[in-house]
Amino acid sequence: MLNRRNFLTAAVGVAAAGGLAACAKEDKASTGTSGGGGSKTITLGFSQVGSESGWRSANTDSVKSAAKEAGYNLKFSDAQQKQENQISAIRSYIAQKVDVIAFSPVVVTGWDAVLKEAKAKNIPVVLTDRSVETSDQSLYVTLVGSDFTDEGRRAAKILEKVLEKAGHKGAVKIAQLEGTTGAAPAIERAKGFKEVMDASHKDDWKIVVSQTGDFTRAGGKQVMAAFLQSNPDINVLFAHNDDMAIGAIQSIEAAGKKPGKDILIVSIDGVKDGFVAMSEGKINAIVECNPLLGPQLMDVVKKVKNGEPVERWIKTKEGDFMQDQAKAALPSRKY
Ligand code: GYE
Repeated sequence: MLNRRNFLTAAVGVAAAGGLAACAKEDKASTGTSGGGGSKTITLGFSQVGSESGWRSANTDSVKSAAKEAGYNLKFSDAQQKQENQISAIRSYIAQKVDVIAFSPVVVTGWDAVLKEAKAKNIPVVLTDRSVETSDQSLYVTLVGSDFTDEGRRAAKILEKVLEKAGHKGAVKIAQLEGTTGAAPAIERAKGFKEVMDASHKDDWKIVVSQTGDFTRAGGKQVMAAFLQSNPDINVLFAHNDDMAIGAIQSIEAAGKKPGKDILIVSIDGVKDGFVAMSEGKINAIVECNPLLGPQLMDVVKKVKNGEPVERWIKTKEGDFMQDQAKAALPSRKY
């Protein structure tokens, strides 16, 4: 698995390499329409994962409005959570000779070939939201996104508080609704959560069932219904996103149980509907993952296009919320 900390240390060198790639492209472009310098409108090719969740809709809106604001020519495509669609979108951006390609990779592996094609044409690639696993670090310039492993750790830490608040005694039987199989947030959130569990709760916590719900409400609903059948004694749900938690709540209620009471729920994202469920007492705590990456992304794209150095990983800042903060926080939630 990709170790983001490790690649941070390589930041300066690789960012410089990315910068060089951007410069080479700039040189080429300057013989054409721009006459040199950064005056030409930036064309950005963006391949989005899909429209699987509230987080994703907010992210898409943020990218589109920030591109408009920055005056870029944005070419946008939605891959409907399929890697092959993302690969063809990236290939078409290469063929169209866009200035910069940005994408949020649905899964971590399988990108080297297409990224090499972009590199061969001197088109710099910026990752946004999710990371990739590659042996050749020069294939992308930077990642703009969250620390998912830390989100997983934070979810476990906040579960400690939730259990304490609920006065929970005895075994903690956890059901885990995983994100899309092979996606960075699914892998890393599970890893961070397990890390805290293994370090501090080896004897009292156990993940009794864990399966993907593909980050969707329908997936969360369906998988939770099956969990409740096979393991009716589950007392905690850790969902890798709010949408799956919201789907799961429907199945918990259909099974005659009270979400937030009989089954304590911790999820990740912090979308409006998650806050609504939390203010109704159905979700106990949410770890925020900020989708409003557009403005930061546009900033980075400009720097990359102009050959300026950028950090290898531009991290998003985020917070945690307990149920008693939900009502107060709800009106100010922007997504
Ligand atoms: O948590 C989930 C979305 O990659 C951080 O993808 C993103 C995740 C987010 O579908 O809701």
